[in-house]
Order: sequence, then structure tokens, then C-alpha cells
Amino acid sequence: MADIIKRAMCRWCHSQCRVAVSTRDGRLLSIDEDETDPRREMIFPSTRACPRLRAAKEFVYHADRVRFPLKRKGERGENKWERVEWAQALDDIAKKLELIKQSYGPESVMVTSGTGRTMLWPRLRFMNLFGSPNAVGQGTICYAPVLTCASAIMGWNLAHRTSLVISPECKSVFLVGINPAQAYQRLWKSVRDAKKRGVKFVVADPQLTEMAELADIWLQLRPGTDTAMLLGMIHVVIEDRLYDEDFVRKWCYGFEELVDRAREYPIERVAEITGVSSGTIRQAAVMLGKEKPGISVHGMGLEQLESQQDSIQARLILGAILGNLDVEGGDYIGGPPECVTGEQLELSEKLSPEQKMKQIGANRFKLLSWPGRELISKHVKDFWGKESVLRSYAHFPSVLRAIIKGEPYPVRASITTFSNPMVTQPNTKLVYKALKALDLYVVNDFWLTPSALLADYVLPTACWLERPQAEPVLADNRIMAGERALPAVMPGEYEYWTDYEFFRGLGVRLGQEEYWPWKTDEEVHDYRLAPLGMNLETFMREKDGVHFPPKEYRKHENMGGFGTPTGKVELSSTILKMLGYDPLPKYQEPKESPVSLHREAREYPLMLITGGRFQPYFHSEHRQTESIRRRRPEPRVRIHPQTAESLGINDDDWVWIETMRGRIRQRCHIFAGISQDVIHCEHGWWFPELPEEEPWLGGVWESNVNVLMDDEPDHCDPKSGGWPLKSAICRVYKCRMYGSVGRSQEA
Ligand SMILES: Nc1nc2c(c(=O)[nH]1)N[C@H]1C(S)=C(S)[C@@H](COP(=O)(O)OP(=O)(O)OC[C@H]3O[C@@H](n4cnc5c(=O)[nH]c(N)nc54)[C@H](O)[C@@H]3O)O[C@H]1N2
Ligand SMILES: Nc1nc2c(c(=O)[nH]1)N[C@H]1C(S)=C(S)[C@@H](COP(=O)(O)OP(=O)(O)OC[C@H]3O[C@@H](n4cnc5c(=O)[nH]c(N)nc54)[C@H](O)[C@@H]3O)O[C@H]1N2
Ligand code: SF4
Ligand SMILES: [Mo]
Repeated sequence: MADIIKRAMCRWCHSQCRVAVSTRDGRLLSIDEDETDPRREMIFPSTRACPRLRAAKEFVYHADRVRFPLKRKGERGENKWERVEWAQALDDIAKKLELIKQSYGPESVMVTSGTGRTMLWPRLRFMNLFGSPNAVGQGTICYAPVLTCASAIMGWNLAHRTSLVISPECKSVFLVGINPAQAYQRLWKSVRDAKKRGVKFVVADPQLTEMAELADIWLQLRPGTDTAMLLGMIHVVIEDRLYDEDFVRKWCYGFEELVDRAREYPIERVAEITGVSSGTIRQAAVMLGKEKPGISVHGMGLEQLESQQDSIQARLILGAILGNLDVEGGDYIGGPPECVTGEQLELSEKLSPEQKMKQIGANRFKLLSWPGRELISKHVKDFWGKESVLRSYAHFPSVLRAIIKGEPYPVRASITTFSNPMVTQPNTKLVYKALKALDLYVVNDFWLTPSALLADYVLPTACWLERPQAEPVLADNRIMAGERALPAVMPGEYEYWTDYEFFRGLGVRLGQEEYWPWKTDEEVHDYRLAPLGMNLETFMREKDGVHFPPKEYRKHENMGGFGTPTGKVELSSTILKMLGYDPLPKYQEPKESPVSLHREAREYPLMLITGGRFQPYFHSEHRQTESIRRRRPEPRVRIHPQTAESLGINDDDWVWIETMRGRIRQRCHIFAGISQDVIHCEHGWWFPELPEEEPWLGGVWESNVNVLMDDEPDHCDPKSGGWPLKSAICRVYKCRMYGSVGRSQEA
């Protein structure tokens, strides 16, 4: 048969590159850049240079890939499996879920999910029809915080960092806790181009990242102190009258309250809190105030703070009063996409109000759970005439505790899809204990990850090459699509189901058949694209799989305001107030820092930040792909040269990193771009080459930084429940190695 070329969309990171895939007889031959993709020039480095893409064949045909459904034999964690048919696995799982539902109620079933790699809604549609509000996920510390905060105070989110382009009209860019060089290669390309045009950059990051190196002003703040810094900058902008008086008068609500709050943050006080000199803070505020219009964008440096809401709110307020909102060259608001959205497909109206109120965490972390979502959605929907794109999450740490303690009620079954909580969720020892205590645990993945190794069923999933795609870009109104390049089933060789097919299969068995009318992913996408007068095939043919509607600026002028209760940008949030929270941002010292825990800090004198993105990996993925692993075989911890010297540690030494919750080992990377009292550990590490059975679980206890991290609900963001991944106290000491990994002794 002749070679076939398909235009697929890669999902091995958030760049979502479209690629041209050559196949013969259903087998992958090669992958190249897709010349029909209008976005192909908008990435640095090019798609062709991407290590994950170059290793695609290794991934797809890897010997360790789970090819058929597996059912546990023996004890959980023994790594003993039998192959079962898909139909049998789904029959069994459905039966068990039904029994658990009868004994404990539908809310005793949870799903866990990771960051966007596939459609997010099928699991929610399944759960809403099943009757459970307990969907948890990484969204609580990644994207949902800003989505919710921006929707609450300005009626929609700003253009997302994955697709943000710095336009020629833009004069300044403020980046807070984000490093596009490693994390967002499209934004990175745009940043590099803008720098050449003379755009000014202000970067707030405790580390000298590639982004910070390129900055005009680098604010090297103490981890977790962003809210103070941002309020200090707001104070300068107000005092120096650098804000947009016209915009504030016409379109903002609560300015006087903001003025009062900002007054509590004179830059001398802020300098003391953050460790950045008052002169530098002032300079940064003045630069952003004078170089307008500007863009501001933040990353995990804010979303993963226990003060995620206050810091994000302050960042959004600063941009708004500067007059950057929805102007050309400023912070663009896309509005709803034209296709059917995931939120419409979720069928959340099928979940009764009583079940919504049972969502674990809803009585406490109201903003990201049902109370906040319903309140915000109402105003957003009234304004835009279309469903919001908000999310609602149960509180993961509280759900884990419910599994263990049975309070507020028992949670007995879990389905994990596109996630590896044993590696990416903090407090791994507790995650382990909870997963082991379940009556039923099902994992949908490509590999026997440390999480999958604890499952009763592991179901092999189709990767992006083996399924078609068509989705809007997060809160943007852009839509992108890709074709299915490889068959998901090769009889006798492998049988992969997409996440959609899996949840449909389960739903159909549990009496939900009428709500799953589309049998394949193709049918789903045809349905979603119908409002554009297209289906997947015509969308690929006529639009090359990309729909970027023309930008419309200053929509508030035509639409009469913003989608909030007051119709204005709420500098003081009426929604936060209605939910019983402080309507304005306020600084609070992290619960675990040398300042708040000065006694403990004698033993744990260093501050630990984690998870800074690095190539060639995406979270806990790709550790088994040899050509990728060879580039970065081992985990690394960044330590300041003087700190290392005082501890007798040399570059490349294995060191123990210890917190009050445990210890792990990583290799020392001497790095002068971090403060002497801060260290940075990589996240996502496990070792697929180590034994799978307990206690090894693929080396999950060796170097996985989440063994060290805290998830205590009292230490999470009080409004949205985010857990702190960028602040802990720790100590570091040399790990004496006598031979290879696994034969070590502590110093
Ligand atoms: N300490 C610390 N922890 C962190 C972070 C940090 O900075 N520091 N970052 C956090 C953030 S922002 C995020 S988003 C999370 C990420 O956390 P997760 O999204 O949970 O990422 P992974 O743990 O890598 O798990 C993803 C799993 O899904 C599988 N997979 C990939 N694609 C698909 C698919 O299409 N379908 C299915 N069914 N499975 C698929 C992969 O093989 C992998 O095992 O980590 C968080 N954890
Ligand atoms: N290669 C690769 N790319 C990825 C991913 C991946 O795993 N690998 N993951 C994707 C996902 S899901 C996400 S969410 C994004 C995340 O991408 P980013 O938002 O860039 O997230 P991080 O690299 O975790 O953190 C960004 C910066 O925050 C800084 N930081 C730490 N603590 C603080 C603080 O208290 N205040 C401030 N201001 N900054 C702080 C860190 O030093 C770091 O440089 O990356 C995406 N892209
Ligand atoms: S993994 Fe590489 S090819 Fe795939 S989307 Fe990311 S940058 Fe693009
Ligand atoms: Mo993320």
C-alpha cells in the first residue's frame, strides 16, 4: 500500500504542534513539520528539533507499553496481571461501581486527572450522569485558579499562555513565575521576537531563568511573597498616578477600597518581605506604568502558592488599572469559542444540587468548587450568552483523607485518567495510603506507572497519533484540530481505546446510553464543529484545522461592560464577598517558611521550590523512552555555590533533600542564579527501569520531590484549595555513594 500522510496534532506538551505523519499499512514511518499548519513558524525551537517528537516511534512501539487491558492477579502492588478483553474489563468495573454506589452513594466514586493532553469533559459527563461531584485534578494548582479568578472579577479569562502572541503594539511584558523557554515554546518565540523589537520585560522569579536573563528588570523575590510585591507595585502605580484614570472611572468597581488596601504596602515594607530592594520594585512599577499598552502573564510561580488567589488577583488588578485590558497590544479577552464547548458537553445540569453540595471541599474552598462555579457562571453566561468555560473541582487532599478516614463520608473507588498522582500529587506517602485503601482503582494510561502499579485494572489508552482531535484552546476562542494518523487497534498486536471511548463504554453499561450518542471520537468532533457549519473533515480541508477568529478589542465599549455582578472590572470582588472571603488581595506569609516556622527552620534552614519545567520531559512522562532519557538521565537539584561549599557538596554529587515529611535524592547542580537560602528540585521523577513490585513501584520513593511536599488542607489556599508546591523548608546533605544508584549510605 502507498504511504499515507495524515495531519495530526501532538499533545506531548501544551504547544499542540500540528505534524505531518507518514504511515504505511497502519504503521508509523516518520513525522515531520506540517507545512499546512498556519502556526508552524510560531515556535522556538522548531517542531523538528523537538526531542519528544523525534522519539515518537520509540514511544509508540515501546516494549513496555501496555497493549491490552490488564486485571490484577495477587495483591495490589505485586505487579501480577492477567490479560482481559475490553468488554470484560468494562463489565467488571461497571458492576463494581454499581455495587459501591448502592452501598455508599454515587459520591463515593471519584476520578483524578492531570493536565490537558486529551479531552477533559468525558470523565465529567460520566460523573455527572453517575451522580458524583468528586472529580479532582491537577487543575486545582494549574490554570483553574486563574480561570476562576479572572472570570469572577472580569467576566472571562485572558488569552492563555500557550497561545499568547505579543503583538507589535505591545510595549512591555510582565512575567511572574513563568519560564516560557522551558515550558511554552510558542510564547518563548514571541518573547524573543518582541525583545528584538525593544519591548521591555519585567520578570519576577526567585531563579535566574532564561526568561529572567532576558529581562530589563529581574525581581528576584523570596518564594511565596508575590502578593506583597504586586500590592507594592499597585501602590506605586496609584501614588504616581500611572494608572488609566479614564478606564478606572468608567469601567472599574471598588477603586477606593483598592487604594486603601494598597496603602498597607509601602515599598519599604514590601522590600523587607520580598527581599527585593524598594528601588527595584519602584523601577518595575514605573516601567510597566509608562510602557503601555502592556501584557502581564503568570505561571506556576503563582498558581502553586498557597496564596494562589490573592497573588493572581493582584496580578490581574495591576494589569486592569494600567488600562491594558482588551486593548490592542494588551491583555486580550477572547470570549467563548464558536464550537460546542467542553462545558456544554459536561452535562453538569444532570448533577442535582444536593449532590453538588456533597462535593468534598465545597463547604470550605468555595471558589473552585460548585458554590463559586455556579455563582460566577451565572454572570458570565448572562453576559456572553454562552456557557462559561469554568471548572469545578473537589479538593484532592481532602478527598484523600476521606478515603483513609471515611469522613465526611466514605470514598471507595477511583478512576485515574491522564495522570500519575503517585508522582505529581504532593504528600506521596498519603497518596499511596489512600490508593491502597480503595475498594476499586482503575487507571487509564500507556504505561505501568507507579500509580497504575497500584490499580486493579490498567486500561491501555490511545495516544494523540491514534485519535483525532478538535478542541478550543482553553479560555480562548481559537479552535485547533488534527487527524487520526494511526489505527487505535491492530488485531492481535494491541487494542487501545481513547479516553472518550473508555468513559462511553462505562457509561453505556451503567444506564447512560442515551447520553453517549457518538460512537467514535470522529463523531464527537463532527458534532462539536457543527456550529461553524463544518465537520472534522471539512475543517481540516477548508481551514487547515485552525480557526483563529479575528480579534475584536475594547469589547466592553460595545457590550456595555464586563460579565461580572456589577458589570465592571471588580477591583474589589463582590463574588469573593458573597462567598464570605476578603474581596481584595492581602499578603500572608507562607505557612511553611523560615519566617513562619523559625524554630523548625533551625533544623530545616533552606527554602525548597519545586517543579521548574525543563526539557526534554513533560511531568512524569517519557522516562522510559531511551533517546529522551539519555539526554537527561538523572534528577537535579539547584544549589547556590556558597551553600554547596558550606555543606561540602560538589557539583554532580548525589545529595539528600529532606523535609518534615521525608527525604529523597537528586544530583547537585551548582547554580549561581538562585539565592543562597533557596534550593530548587525537579519534579516528575520515577525510574521505569527499577523493579515494579512493592516496595519499589518503579523507583517512586527515590527522587520524587512530592514525597517531600505538604498537602495539609489547613495549608492550602483558603479560597480555592491549591496546595503549596513552591514553598517548603528543607535541609540538604551529601549522600555518600559506594558504587551505583541503590547502594548508598547517608553521610
Ligand atoms: N512538586 C511539584 N509537583 C507538581 C508540579 C510542580 O511544579 N511541582 N506541577 C504540577 C502541575 S502544574 C501539573 S499540570 C501536574 C501534572 O500532573 P499529571 O498531569 O498528572 O502528569 P503526570 O504525572 O506526568 O501523569 C500523566 C499520565 O498520563 C498519561 N497520559 C498521557 N497522555 C494521555 C492520554 O491521552 N490519555 C491517558 N489516559 N493518559 C495519558 C501519561 O503516560 C502519564 O502517566 O503536576 C503537578 N505536580
Ligand atoms: N518541558 C515541559 N514543558 C511544560 C511542562 C513540562 O512538564 N515540561 N508542563 C506544562 C504545564 S502543565 C505547566 S503548568 C507549565 C508550567 O510552566 P511555568 O508556569 O513556567 O512553571 P514552573 O516552571 O513550575 O515555574 C515557573 C517559575 O516560577 C518560579 N517560582 C517558584 N516559586 C516562585 C514564587 O514564589 N514566586 C514567583 N514569582 N516565581 C516562583 C520558578 O523559579 C520557575 O522559574 O509548563 C507546561 N510546559
Ligand atoms: S512535544 Fe514537541 S512537537 Fe509535540 S507539541 Fe510539544 S513542542 Fe510540539
Ligand atoms: Mo500544569
